[in-house]
Amino acid sequence: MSCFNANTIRSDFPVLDQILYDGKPLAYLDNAATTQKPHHVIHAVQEYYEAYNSNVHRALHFLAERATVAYEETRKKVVSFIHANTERSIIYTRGTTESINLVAYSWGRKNIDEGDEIILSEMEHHSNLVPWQILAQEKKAKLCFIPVLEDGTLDLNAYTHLLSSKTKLVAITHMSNVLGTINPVQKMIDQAHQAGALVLLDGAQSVPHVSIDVSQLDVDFLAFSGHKMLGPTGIGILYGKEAILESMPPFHGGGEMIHKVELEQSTYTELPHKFEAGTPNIAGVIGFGEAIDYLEGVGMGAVQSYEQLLTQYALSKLEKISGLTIIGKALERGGAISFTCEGIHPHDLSQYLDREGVAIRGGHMCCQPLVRKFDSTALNRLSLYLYNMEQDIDQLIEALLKAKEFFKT
Ligand code: 7TS
Repeated sequence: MSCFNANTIRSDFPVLDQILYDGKPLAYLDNAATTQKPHHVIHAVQEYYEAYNSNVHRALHFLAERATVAYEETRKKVVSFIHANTERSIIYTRGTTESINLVAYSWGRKNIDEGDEIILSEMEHHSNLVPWQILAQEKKAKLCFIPVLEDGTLDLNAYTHLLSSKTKLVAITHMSNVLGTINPVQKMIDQAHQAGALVLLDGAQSVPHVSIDVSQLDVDFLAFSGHKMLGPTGIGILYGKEAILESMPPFHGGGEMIHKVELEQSTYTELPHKFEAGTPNIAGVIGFGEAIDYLEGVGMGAVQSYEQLLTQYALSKLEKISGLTIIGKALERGGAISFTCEGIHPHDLSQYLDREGVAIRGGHMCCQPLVRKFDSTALNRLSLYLYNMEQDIDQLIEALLKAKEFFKT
């Protein structure tokens, strides 16, 4: 079924080539949590430490020059990957969580006042929920929530009614890490703009899996994480429209983000460095650049089509298992599939599957309100990426059937 050579791709990921308990191969199906890294990324990080480890933007020696060029090269790759206009729009952060916090603290503190409204949805990850709760409590602003319908899609009628002149920001996930739902963000952004609100997209689960064009979307902010798209941990991106970032006060103060410092006050440097205080995750940024090259090499269109086929394959197999309920039935969806298995606690099931070589997630997946909405405290979730193959899903299905026998009372 492959529209590209998944076998070749898989062989680029050393961690996948291992045998676990009782000779079972590893079926890694926890990609929404973090993805594995290809040789290319691992080698780029190693090469930085072995050949040109140095701080960036500070010294004029050979190592520092090389490190700075490589570090800034990744920024150019990000511009092209998400179809931004300028490197000034690309801020390096630690990940999606920090990107959202940056907007909440910097833009939010300046622009949100008492009585203002921020629209979120019921399917948000805690990292696109808690920062807004903190801000709303501080500013006496109101959080409004787009309900999630039974099929795992957003209630877009309700969204239309929530939007008003009080709405200052809409902060929503592009793709749910629990339900797999891909939200119709283009329409939602257009509607928000008509109401005079800005839009922040949580792209943690979408940017790794589908082509993103921030210019076409006309989105104001986009947050995503390198580690969910083959890159190292501790590196993420905040994209922001240049004029908006320009108008925002700094988030962290310190070295690298200043222009002139006096004892009592300072002036700040240009974008994007205004938001990048302190020594950054240089190795992470360089590794992330390689991850982008890798994905571009495969082609995001091919990644998306392949994952679509794999997702349909997984859904069709899971649907046949009695007592298993898939949570989220959106037609527009990605490869994060949550389910419950009658009579087996998700933690017990994850542990059992682990002994069968299958790595999936069991828990609330940092979406407690959403999981509660579906009358649970925990779910199981498999999540796919470009190196997964039908054999991983077959291994999962076989292990699930064994688990059902094992836990039968
Ligand atoms: N937003 C979404 C939609 C996510 O899925 C995650 C991480 C984050 C934000 C936070 O990303 P971070 O890189 O800053 O941690 N999601 C998951 C998950 O589903 N299982 O583990 C982490």
